[in-house]
Amino acid sequence: MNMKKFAFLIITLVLIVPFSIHAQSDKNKKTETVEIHTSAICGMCKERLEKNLAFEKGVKAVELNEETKVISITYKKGKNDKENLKKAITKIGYDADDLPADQEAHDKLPDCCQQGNEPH
Ligand SMILES: [Cu+2]
Repeated sequence: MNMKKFAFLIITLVLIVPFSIHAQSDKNKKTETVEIHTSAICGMCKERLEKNLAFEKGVKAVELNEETKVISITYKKGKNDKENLKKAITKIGYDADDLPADQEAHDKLPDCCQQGNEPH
């Protein structure tokens, strides 16, 4: 291999490597994570919210922090959005940020999970 070819090879590598790393980070950007404050009370609420939201369009991961009551939802970009997920939470019977819970859904929750009850 002569020097010219060797130099060409190095230049090619230098150009390709950052490009492939960039392509990979692009892949990771195809999901979006939002955090929504909910009115969840206990572990049952956590389970209920996580199970139901897992069936929402494009949702990849759901995790409710029991201490802060903040739910983080990861979904495929373009398949869902924060407003829609907030609505889904209200339909399960919980407040989502500024949106109040759907009254009917809320009233169907077990007593211990309804708002105004102390954490247990
Ligand atoms: Cu509960």
